[in-house]
Amino acid sequence: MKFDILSLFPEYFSGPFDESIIKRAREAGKLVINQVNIRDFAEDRHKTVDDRPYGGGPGMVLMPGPVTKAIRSVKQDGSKVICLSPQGKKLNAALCREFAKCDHLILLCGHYEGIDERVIQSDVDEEISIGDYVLTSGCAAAIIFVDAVSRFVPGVIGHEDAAREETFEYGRFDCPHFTRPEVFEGKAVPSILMSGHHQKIAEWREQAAIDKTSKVRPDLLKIMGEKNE
Ligand code: 4FD
Repeated sequence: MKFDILSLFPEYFSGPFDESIIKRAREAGKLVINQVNIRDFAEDRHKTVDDRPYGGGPGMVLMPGPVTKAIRSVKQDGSKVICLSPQGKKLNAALCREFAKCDHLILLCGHYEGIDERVIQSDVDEEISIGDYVLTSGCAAAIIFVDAVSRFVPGVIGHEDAAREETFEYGRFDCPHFTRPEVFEGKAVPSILMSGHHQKIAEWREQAAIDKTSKVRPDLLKIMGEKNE
């Protein structure tokens, strides 16, 4: 699977994609992540990419010319263009699973007050938000998008983790986890986890997951209420 990331700060992404699971997936050829600098497509000698908004107001808007040229420089048949934006559809596991089926995603990272709306109308397939808050740029959102989608690309993570994600999509949190030591700062690991009773452990984990979800995110349980009684 290939990602082309279009931004004004290609250097922003060195680090997150050069560690751990994403690094391994890139080395194994499961993921290709390419950076495109929108400024390379500026149309004047000052390399201007933004301007003041028509109608007035604060901040700057990314101009349609350079952004459109940057998108079209990497777009092919079958590419999907996604703009990371607070005005997008909110990302979740089901959407991540769908996006992971694409061979080529182009991620547009806006800055300032946003991007000229005509680019969204003509060259963007979907606007996606990682949550209801505003960031200084779409770059941090793109890192999260690539990470969350990549987990669903076959071979990027092990089978075990993939199965755990099903649990989240099922409508509740993962269960709490414990490792050595058996007692830490006076707190013991729940004894059922030391019992070796696989059936009882599975039941305890399910109940603990439901308890935590209903305390923190009751809205998740409502999606599949009857299965979580
Ligand atoms: N919640 C998100 C994405 C981008 C962003 C921007 C229009 C602002 C939050 C387009 C306005 C991009 C998010 C940059 N903030 N800021 O996913």
